[in-house]
Amino acid sequence: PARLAGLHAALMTPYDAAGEVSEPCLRQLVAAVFNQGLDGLYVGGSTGESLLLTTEERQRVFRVAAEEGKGCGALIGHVGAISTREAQILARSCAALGYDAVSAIPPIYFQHSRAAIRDYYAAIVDAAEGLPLILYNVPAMSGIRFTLAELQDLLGLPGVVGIKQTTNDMYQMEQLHRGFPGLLLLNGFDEMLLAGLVSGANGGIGSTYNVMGQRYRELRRLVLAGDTAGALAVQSRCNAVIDTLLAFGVFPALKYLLFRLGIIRTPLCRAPMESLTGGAIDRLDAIAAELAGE
Ligand code: NAY
Repeated sequence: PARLAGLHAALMTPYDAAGEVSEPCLRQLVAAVFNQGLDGLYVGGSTGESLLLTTEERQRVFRVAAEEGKGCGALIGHVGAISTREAQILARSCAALGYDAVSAIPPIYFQHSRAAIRDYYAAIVDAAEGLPLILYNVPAMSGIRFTLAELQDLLGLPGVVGIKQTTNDMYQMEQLHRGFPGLLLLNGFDEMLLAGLVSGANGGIGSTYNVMGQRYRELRRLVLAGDTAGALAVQSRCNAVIDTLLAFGVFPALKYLLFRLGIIRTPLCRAPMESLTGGAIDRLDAIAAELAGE
């Protein structure tokens, strides 16, 4: 999994004015991400609004991202779904399209036993035809809070090579680092990337990498060079932007930035995800100008 370490953009899903997935904008976005020198794409995650798409749309996004991104870096497909069967269908698509790995949130909404969740992940590995699986631990959204022992159980499944750890719990990050040598350990909250990297993460996946990829590359370079103070200065510049994004809704605000940067044609999100409200525009325009100047 060495190839999977590094910084991967959690790819957004652009729509056209009618609200359909926009293939041309998706291609432009994939190109824009790799132009920033990022190591790969996390396709169809939370940031890709995947749970608001149909299975066919999710497959289409996988296909377009692969066509545009193949050879540019790692391709990780998020296949998590409410049903094991749907997750398996998506995992098979990723395998057929030549993805490097699949990843999945646990099955949400119905309250399943830990054994059922384990079976879900094993079934995805089975369908992924040899692709490695990266667990996606995101308790704030999934509502499922794994203990270290429960994560250990899932990480012991054949085919599971890593975890995308989207929590502020840096103690658990360090415990995963310490307890699982060689584990692919990816940081999930961009505003905590420095903390994650110094706690043992060997890379990260983030929504704001879509627009600040070069800053995060610089941050990681400084950490690897031992310059934590320098890395903190870069993290602070990122977080000044993230503060504004969080205030207005990360996904609609990010889409607006991509729109202002000329990468996508409409800043829409899919309902019930809210699109941007008027008051945000001035501050986001200033951020877009700042990023365009870098
Ligand atoms: C995903 O699947 O797209 C991700 O989880 C990417 C990581 C993002 N997490 C969530 C829950 O959205 O980039 C982060 C996040 O948007 C950012 O740190 C702002 O909080």
